[in-house]
Amino acid sequence: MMKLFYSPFHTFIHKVLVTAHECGHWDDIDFIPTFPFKNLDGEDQGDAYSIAALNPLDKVPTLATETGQVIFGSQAICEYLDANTKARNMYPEPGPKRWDAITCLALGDTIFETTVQMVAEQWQEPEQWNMRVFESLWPKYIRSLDRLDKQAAGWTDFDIGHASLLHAISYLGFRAEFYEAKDPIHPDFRWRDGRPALSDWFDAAVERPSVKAHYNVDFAGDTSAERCQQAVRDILALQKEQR
Ligand SMILES: N[C@@H](CCC(=O)N[C@@H](CS)C(=O)NCC(=O)O)C(=O)O
Repeated sequence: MMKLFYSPFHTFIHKVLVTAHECGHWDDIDFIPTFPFKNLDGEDQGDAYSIAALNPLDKVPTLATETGQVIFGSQAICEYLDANTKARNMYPEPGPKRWDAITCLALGDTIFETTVQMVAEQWQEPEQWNMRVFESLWPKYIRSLDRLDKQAAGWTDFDIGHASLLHAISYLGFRAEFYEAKDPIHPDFRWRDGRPALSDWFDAAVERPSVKAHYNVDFAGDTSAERCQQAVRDILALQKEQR
């Protein structure tokens, strides 16, 4: 089985999980809950969930294939799953549709990663927040969402770009609704406001089995650090065998 180290927070949509499901790999993956930011929480977690022995960046998602090859970076993982698809493809053939899809992928991924940056900024006391982070990011989000709203009514396919958008938009919503620390520029931000086409598209897309399989479904398995570290050891042992 493949092993996927990932954050088991299903309060937002994960592009890699959507891709795994759409490409027919759902039952081929052992999902290993990993809490990368707990590595920063020295006192009680230490490096309990560190996967640095596999990925020098110590980041999720990280995939190990059946042969122990380690692939990290969500884009690399999605390409791997797609190249080995047992069902459909998420990446269109080279041509305008593909360029649109991977551009949309870049857009969604940037929105997601910078939103994580804003969340991390707000782990500090408000006096320490770097306002330039918020000031520089918000215009990018507003422009992007407004543009996507104009495009959304024309989306009939579902490709890797759309999976990335679901990831980004659901996380934007989650951040706004879940976190106690309100955004200093848009404290009551709702991405749906004034964007009916994008909102309708999102509501239809979350009905896909690949989304329903995890979105807002609690992870039911073992989330212990021991499980994570056992998985790391298993992969390292497999790699040794393969040499
Ligand atoms: N470009 C990477 C970003 C992954 C990423 O930033 N993961 C975060 C969690 S959302 C992480 O593991 N952070 C831990 C750290 O930076 O130490 C990807 O797309 O996979």
